[in-house]
Amino acid sequence: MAYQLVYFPGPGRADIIKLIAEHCAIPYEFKSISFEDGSWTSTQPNTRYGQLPSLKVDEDFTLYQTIPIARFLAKQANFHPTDERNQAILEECVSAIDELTNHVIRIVYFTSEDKKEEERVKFQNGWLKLIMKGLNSHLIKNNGNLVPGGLSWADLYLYDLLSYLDLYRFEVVVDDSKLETLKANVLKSERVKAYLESPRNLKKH
Ligand SMILES: N[C@@H](CCC(=O)N[C@@H](CS)C(=O)NCC(=O)O)C(=O)O
Repeated sequence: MAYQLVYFPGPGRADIIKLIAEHCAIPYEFKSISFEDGSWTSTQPNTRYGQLPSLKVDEDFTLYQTIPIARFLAKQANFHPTDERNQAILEECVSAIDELTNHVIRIVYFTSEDKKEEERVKFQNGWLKLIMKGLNSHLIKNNGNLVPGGLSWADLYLYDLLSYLDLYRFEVVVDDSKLETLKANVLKSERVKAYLESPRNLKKH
């Protein structure tokens, strides 16, 4: 049985899960739950935390929370570092990227229109700059990857965040930026490239 990934019909937290599944050629089915037609209202009480995404692995095992789902899939496909220090670096980067993702979602979806611009500028000049500087320091050390040893799912997550920032017109300013190298490294994955061009990529379609 292919894993069933459940999320809303747009770009968001499920995208890193899709990127990992696509890169690792893990079969999955995407089930979209709409807000508009009342599907979410009827589905929400049956979710563990009242939130999506979720990943149904089999009848007895459904997992919630984006990062644990991502880690589970990466481990299944041996796409998780084996070295303890590299695992720790990956977790550090994923937490930093997750923090930025939460800011973006807060500003884009949960900030009133009259406050949006102010919040965007505050974020761009504040946490976005500081946290990107930290992430970029890893990219500098590892030739455009976050973790020593080549492409990891932290790179996919950073790629995903950069696409999100681009989609919503956030400006990313980093000295000695290696973000373009990171993007090029991710796009070396033919399966990721094919996914990004496909209708499965809801940032594009
Ligand atoms: N920490 C959770 C957060 C999940 C979350 O906030 N999901 C949002 C969509 S991005 C949701 O399900 N919202 C339901 C609602 O607003 O009713 C995770 O990473 O999975």
